[in-house]
Amino acid sequence: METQLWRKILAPYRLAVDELVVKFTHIKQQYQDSRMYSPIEMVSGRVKRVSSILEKAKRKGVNLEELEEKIEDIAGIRIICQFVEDIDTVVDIIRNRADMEVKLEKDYITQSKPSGYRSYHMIVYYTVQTVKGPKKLAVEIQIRTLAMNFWSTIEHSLQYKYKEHMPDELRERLLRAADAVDMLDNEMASVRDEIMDAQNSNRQKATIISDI
Ligand code: 0O2
Repeated sequence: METQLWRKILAPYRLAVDELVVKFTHIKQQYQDSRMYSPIEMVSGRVKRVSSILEKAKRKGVNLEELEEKIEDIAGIRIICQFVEDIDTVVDIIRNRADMEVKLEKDYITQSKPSGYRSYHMIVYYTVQTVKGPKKLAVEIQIRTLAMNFWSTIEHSLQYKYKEHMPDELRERLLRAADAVDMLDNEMASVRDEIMDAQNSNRQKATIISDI
């Protein structure tokens, strides 16, 4: 397929990613403006690269004509939270939004992947307005803690480096690291209230200073 055609196909996905990054970033902003703890720490988004789309389509036996229907993560949003508990809050926010319709949820937190990967995935339908009218798209939203994100970023790079040939020893080390991430998240959850108090009082101090 020509570059021009891909650009046309991917344009609405880019719009969806841009809009959703703005919307989730504003949710964080609204919490902060109300002097409330935000369950959202960071938001990012990406449109899958054409080579990754084609690779995934091949792996799943998807024809080019059914790409948009069958590959549900062409548009991807990642929401990073500080604590595991925050993930539930973000999931509820998404479930209750009028502009997103949840199609599917995958809980890789209670049931991690064999690799050790942990994250909460939601596939939502989101409608963008194009010059040809409204277009309803599937978007994958990955919600995870900072610690889970650290692990999956490193593991993703190693997967990319080794493809299917990751050495067993490295795979085992990554599994041990995943356990350590789980322990860290649990440990942090137990001190969450104290960390939040500290953050709130820092924010209040910062506000008092900026008000002067
Ligand atoms: P990229 O480069 O991030 O776009 P399935 O049908 O369930 O086998 P599917 O449809 O790919 O697989 O969905 P899944 O596994 O629920 O979620 C896919 C995305 O989750 C991946 O996208 C990764 O971003 C992330 N992911 C899933 N498993 C792992 C893992 O073991 N390690 C890491 N680091 N990330 C993972 P892509 O398309 O694989 O890659």
